[in-house]
Amino acid sequence: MPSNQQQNIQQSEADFAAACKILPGGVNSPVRAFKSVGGTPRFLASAVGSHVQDVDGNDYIDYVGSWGPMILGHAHPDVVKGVQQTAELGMSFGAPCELEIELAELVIDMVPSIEVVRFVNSGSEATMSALRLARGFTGRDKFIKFDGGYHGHADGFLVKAGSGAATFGEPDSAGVPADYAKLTLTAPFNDFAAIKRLFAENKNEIACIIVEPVPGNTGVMDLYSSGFLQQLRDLCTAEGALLIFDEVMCGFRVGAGGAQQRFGIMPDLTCLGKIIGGGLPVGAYGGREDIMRQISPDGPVYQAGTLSGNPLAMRAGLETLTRLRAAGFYEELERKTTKLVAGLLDGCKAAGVPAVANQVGAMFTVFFTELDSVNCCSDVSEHCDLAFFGKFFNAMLDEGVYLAPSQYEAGFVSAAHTDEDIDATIAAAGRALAKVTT
Ligand code: KE4
Repeated sequence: MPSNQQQNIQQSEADFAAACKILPGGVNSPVRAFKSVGGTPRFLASAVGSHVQDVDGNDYIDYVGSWGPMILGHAHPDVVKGVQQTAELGMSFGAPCELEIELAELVIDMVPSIEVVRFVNSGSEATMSALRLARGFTGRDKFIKFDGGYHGHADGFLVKAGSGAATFGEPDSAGVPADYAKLTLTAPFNDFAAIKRLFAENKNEIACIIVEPVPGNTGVMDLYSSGFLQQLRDLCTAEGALLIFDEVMCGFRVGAGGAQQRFGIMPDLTCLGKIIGGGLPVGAYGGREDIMRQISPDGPVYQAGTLSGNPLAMRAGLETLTRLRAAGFYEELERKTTKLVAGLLDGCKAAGVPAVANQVGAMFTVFFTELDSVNCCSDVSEHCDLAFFGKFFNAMLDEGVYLAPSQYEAGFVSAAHTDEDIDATIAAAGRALAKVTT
């Protein structure tokens, strides 16, 4: 483990300067630019198991895992071998292949509510397609999402709550037409009264509620313990609206059958991504057969994709998902995550730093806050010390630990993380906290 000296990151700095000239923000996805934490993004050169290495040769214990997909660890030999073998037979056909059937059968077998599934190329494609399908199936245009819920970058999802707890959405990005954003209704997590009000104010106009059953984009949140998820299920049924579980992040992460199996709550549609592709671009949406049969060419709801179901990505997904079904896989993942979170909180207590954590399975977030618990987006935006998080994040980088570069993100433990990794991370946090509190 490197000492807590400032690292040599000269090549990352040079790469970032070069990248900024030709890529917006120097990155191909905004959060990678470290804007909310400051400092220079590390340009990575390699990743194996639970570690990543940057272009200056610095090594890090990795808790980003490519934002979730690398649940087996980076460069798992069986996944790499499967991809290599498949590539030699052709990367993409633009025609049906048997690997699509194999992965579809596996997904349907693992995710309890899915009867029919369609593969796409990202989580964003999955959610935008599921929303179009819900609108086509119900004949209704409006839908509900939650403040701080992130469902990818399709226009309708880039909306924040207007004034008041539950109201018409306002664009959260330039380029999203106000008239379109108005179809997006928003409410705080865990605020069932706000949801009921929206249905009362928009009678028979709401196509669906889309929700991350384990939110990971405001940091990890718990929507299950309070009964909130079940309330959403019951209300959608009563109102003739669809319940869409966006399990792009928590699917295959909090259990082999995702949050719906862990909690025993069945949505009408499920969106998947990240882990389903094992690191290659795969998304999927699926659910009740009567709904999915509305998708072209069976039905009138159009959706398409050049690279959807390509053999390379299908093989990476198959090699990954099949290994999640090993006996004790999730119990071990959760044990290590619980040990890590407890150690980080102990470190904060010892350093006199107020903090709480939310954890579901092998996804977690430590919040630097005086609050006793964090239950909605405003708890984070109004009551967490985001500046302190930035200092802690960069101090952990210097200690050789790579956390997600935002308080609004989740951390992920993989099967490749060892107890030695966990112990080293806890020790690094102790040094980092001492550094940033003096
Ligand atoms: P992608 O289009 O990035 O594959 O998936 C979008 C998406 C949909 N739904 C949920 C619940 C998600 O978490 C995501 C993407 N997650 C972010 C991390 N919070 C991806 C990282 C990034 O944007 O670079």
